[in-house]
Amino acid sequence: MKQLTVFILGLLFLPLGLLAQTTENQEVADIKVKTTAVCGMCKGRIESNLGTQKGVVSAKLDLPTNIISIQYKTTEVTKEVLLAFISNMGYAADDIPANQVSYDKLPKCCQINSGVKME
Ligand SMILES: [Cu+2]
Repeated sequence: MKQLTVFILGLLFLPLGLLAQTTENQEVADIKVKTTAVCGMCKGRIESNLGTQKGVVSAKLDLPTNIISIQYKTTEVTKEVLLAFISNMGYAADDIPANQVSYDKLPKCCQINSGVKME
């Protein structure tokens, strides 16, 4: 019976140990992505959607420069996935154009810059 108790306790603490280990091994990368947001609605949409993406630690869009600063865990997500994610929201991400279908679904006021190449 005592062995069983030890075994069960071990099972309970094992996940905690694994969790602590993965947190230690996680490298956080910081990237800046040029996008095509127009207004505060775009900013809210991009930031909150990115926040739902696995591995994203923080996402902040600077509207005047249209640059999204993203911190993400390199063990959970890649830059390529993040760029595709932004494109699938209807916004360009660096040299990846906005996904046309998503772009067409954006409110009209948010479509001014998206998909248009800016100098
Ligand atoms: Cu907008």
